[in-house]
Amino acid sequence: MKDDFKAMSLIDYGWDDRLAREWSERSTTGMFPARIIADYGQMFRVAAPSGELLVNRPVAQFDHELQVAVGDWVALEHAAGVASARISFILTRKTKFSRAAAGNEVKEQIVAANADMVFLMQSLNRDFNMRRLERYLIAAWESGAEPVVVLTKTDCCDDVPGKMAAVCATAPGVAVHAISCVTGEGMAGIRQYFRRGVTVALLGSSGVGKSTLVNTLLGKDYLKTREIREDDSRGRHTTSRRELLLLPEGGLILDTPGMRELSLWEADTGMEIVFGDVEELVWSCRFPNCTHGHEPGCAVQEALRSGKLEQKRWQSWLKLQKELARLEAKKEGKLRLQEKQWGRRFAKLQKEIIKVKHKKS
Ligand SMILES: Nc1nc2c(ncn2[C@@H]2O[C@H](COP(=O)(O)OP(=O)(O)OP(=O)(O)O)[C@@H](O)[C@H]2O)c(=O)[nH]1
Ligand SMILES: [Mg+2]
Ligand SMILES: [Zn+2]
Repeated sequence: MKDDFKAMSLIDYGWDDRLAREWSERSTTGMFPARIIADYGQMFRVAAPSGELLVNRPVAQFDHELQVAVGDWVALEHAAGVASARISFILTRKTKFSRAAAGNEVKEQIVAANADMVFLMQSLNRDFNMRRLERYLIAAWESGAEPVVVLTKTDCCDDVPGKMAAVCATAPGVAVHAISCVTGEGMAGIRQYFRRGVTVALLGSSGVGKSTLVNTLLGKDYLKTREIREDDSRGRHTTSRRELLLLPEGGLILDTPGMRELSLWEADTGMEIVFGDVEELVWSCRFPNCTHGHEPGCAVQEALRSGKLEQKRWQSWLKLQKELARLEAKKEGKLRLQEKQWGRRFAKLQKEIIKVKHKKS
């Protein structure tokens, strides 16, 4: 690790040997490392060796947008004649939690970068939904971060054990916690995850209590949370930006705005982990082109009949498959369009070159 960054608090922000190695290979004189800690749209707030700074969001270059996200480690440099530092490059991400951006454009939106763990949060009173949890689990496994399920508002639920059991069945092998920020129930189990340099990102629908959990861990009302008297079933969004905060006892917590829906962006690994049993069935039907309808020797139908596979889970897999196929088609379409555009540009360039050559000869 370079000596200059040893003494300062970047280590509290998660700076480690892996980053230090990459830094010594890629950085040039005058550059300094920083972690993105808040996204204000046109600007980012970063934690740098000298303290916190504001930097501009990089402008799109050619067809590639340098997509910077909260949690990223970046190299900053001071350009001549410009007051604020400029992002030069992004250090390789350890993990990346993404979703397909809302709207018509086929675009990845990075929700959290370099999180070690992601808390998949649902509230026990209104937001409890195992199909949604499957989606979050897929995206979480895909991200490379470790998922932990956090069920909030135990004080508003009279069947916590029943709901915990449903989660454990949907997310085998994943740690599950039930908490209340009102009574403090389960908070000790949550605190154990926060150690120096460890980043935890909070993900979930609006109103589940993400910002309330941050405030509880901070020990002060720093983030805005919804007023108690406002009905939290209405899907009002209180948090509007992603923000990474250092906790007083060590560790970092990334608050995010509630997601209306989580559209998957990539899902190969995630699907395999969450739906491995279903995928195995699909591959073991007698006919390789089985549609899992009425064919003889269909392993899926057999599992549904015997109760080995839950109907709801099967429907959920089918729905996700359709969604992923649509997404792949859209991605391919976008790629072809980009290739066409590049092709046109290349042809234009070639024409110019020929013209210049003709002039010269
Ligand atoms: N009863 C009860 N209410 C809670 C608990 N945790 C949070 N709340 C309430 O739930 C409401 C929503 O909490 P927020 O922390 O604003 O939710 P959020 O997930 O940050 O929502 P967005 O920022 O919109 O994504 C607030 O009124 C909180 O006071 C809890 O453990 N028990
Ligand atoms: Mg919030
Ligand atoms: Zn079949």
